[in-house]
Amino acid sequence: MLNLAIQKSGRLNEVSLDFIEKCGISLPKNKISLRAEAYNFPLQVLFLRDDDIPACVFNGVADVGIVGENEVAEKGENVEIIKKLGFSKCRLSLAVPKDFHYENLHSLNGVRIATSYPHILRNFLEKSNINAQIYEISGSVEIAPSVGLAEVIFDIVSSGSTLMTNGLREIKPAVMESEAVLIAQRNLSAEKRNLLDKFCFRMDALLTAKSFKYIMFNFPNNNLDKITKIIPGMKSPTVVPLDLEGWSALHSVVEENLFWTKIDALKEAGAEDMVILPIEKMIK
Ligand code: PRT
Ligand code: ZN
Repeated sequence: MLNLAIQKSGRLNEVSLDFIEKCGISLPKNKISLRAEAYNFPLQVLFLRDDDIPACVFNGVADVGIVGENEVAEKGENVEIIKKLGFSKCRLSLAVPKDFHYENLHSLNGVRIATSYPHILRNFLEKSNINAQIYEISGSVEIAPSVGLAEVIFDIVSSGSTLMTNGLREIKPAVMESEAVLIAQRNLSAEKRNLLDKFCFRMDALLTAKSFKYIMFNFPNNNLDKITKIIPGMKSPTVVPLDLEGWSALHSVVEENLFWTKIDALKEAGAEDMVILPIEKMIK
């Protein structure tokens, strides 16, 4: 049995549960329980505070965990980052009040910086040769300047609207980019490694599928060569004749980013009636 720690409640809870479910693993829907055993995969989910997940994975209470990279970096536990999961993206940034005279990082010498991430901040300040005082608080960091606790803050930013509402300006570039990651204990038994590999195989099918799209469109037969050069497909595209003489439909799987760079060329080559669909799982 593989023990997986996820956040009990908060921003990572639902997205982690959703991710597990999309891997084809069903859990009981009981919200009160602190652990849940999957029906159709040897997996037990433990519900913890996100701050506790890196240590619990390090000391073996859980074998693996889903947590923000920011939390892994802050706690500094010696765990293995298995893969980035593509959700809960955010950044850790310094921010100053709008009227703060900021020229460069050296403007931060001598100020007080409020944060819930003192370890990451300390490393950054040392590396940048800045001598500032770190004021650790566990929440509501963005109000610290207005209540006189600190001049500057260091916190998680996503859309930036919290900073804006509190009259703060983000200092770019961010100190750290973060997203949810799967972490693992370094000394898993062979049996647990094997289960982890199976779990990762499902995750990869999901993560790969996210960046690809299934596309279909109609085109005149005499442009087939042109079109297949533009859209190569996984092996080669599927071409099906239409009832309308001289026309065919092409089905293929393409990387979404690539698709947008090719759309004009496809139209020029006579592509019409395009349909673009999301893919749920993809195994290459
Ligand atoms: O109770 P527990 O300790 O488990 O949870 P928590 O309160 O410590 O964490 P939680 O649930 O708030 O966040 C969990 C994880 O979600 C974080 O560690 C990040 O990895 C990730 N994440 C992604 C975020 C955000 N986006 C985010 N926007 N965590 C927090 N925020 C907050 C931020 O602190 C700030 O107050 O949202 C505000 C900024 O958002 P914008 O959109 O206004 O910029
Ligand atoms: Zn937390």
